[in-house]
Amino acid sequence: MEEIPQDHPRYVSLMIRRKIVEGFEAGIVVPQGLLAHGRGEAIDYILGETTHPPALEATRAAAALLLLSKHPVISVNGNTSSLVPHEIIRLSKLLKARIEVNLFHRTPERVKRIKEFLEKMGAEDILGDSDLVEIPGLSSQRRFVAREGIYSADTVLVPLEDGDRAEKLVAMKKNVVAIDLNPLSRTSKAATISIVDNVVRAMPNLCRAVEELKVKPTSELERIYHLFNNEENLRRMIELIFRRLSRLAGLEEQI
Ligand code: PTJ
Repeated sequence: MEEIPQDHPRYVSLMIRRKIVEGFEAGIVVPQGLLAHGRGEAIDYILGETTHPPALEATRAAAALLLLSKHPVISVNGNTSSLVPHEIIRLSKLLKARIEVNLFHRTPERVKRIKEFLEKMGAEDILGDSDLVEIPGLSSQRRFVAREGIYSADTVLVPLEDGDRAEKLVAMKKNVVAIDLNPLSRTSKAATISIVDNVVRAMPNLCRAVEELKVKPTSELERIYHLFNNEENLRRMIELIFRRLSRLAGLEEQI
């Protein structure tokens, strides 16, 4: 691949793009994943490609919830495996949580490829290719989940989701932690906790928050989790986008 000059003003964004393209060339990311990434990039551009306070608060609440959970599971797809493989593995070790490959555009070959890719990076016992059951009422390929993974989890981390599964997981009385740059998406609205941030920033932040909160008593974790309100947090993110756009357009004094 061509060299990206380090002094390029969009160096970080271009390097992230490169990872997605490499994932695509390796058969891990689907063409639709490239489109989804572009949509994410557009929102991240508006956010100034930085993590905002509401996202950090959501990340802390998510870390508390994941630590309080008896059977947390990390659901991974093509995009997340390509963008943050090391953080997925680090988080699974910190939480003793299983990783499960769960795909919207599911083929057995892709599941195998993603599993092998993560195993090569050090992941163990990845679920998603055997002993599968179906999520009730879900017609997409994402309905196939591992019996001892997502199906029996109490909390599922779903970075970069496509919408209807989050709703069905909540209907199954599971907690859902979403990472999605779009605060208006169905996933963000349905999730128990939505981290509105780029997965490349949210996953390292989540690992750090888990490390920090791991030593805290259960009562403190419960306090952090119960103080969090997802609807209110999403409202703050939408307002933040509105204010940023108004400022950029020079309209701020008029609102
Ligand atoms: O690997 P598969 O087969 O499971 O397919 C994965 C995709 C991403 C194609 C599939 O889940 C899909 O179609 O997703 P959507 O419906 O396009 O939703 C993706 C959401 O993730 C959108 O709301 C994007 O804004 C958001 N998004 C994209 N890139 C990032 C992101 N959120 C956080 N970090 C990103 N880097």
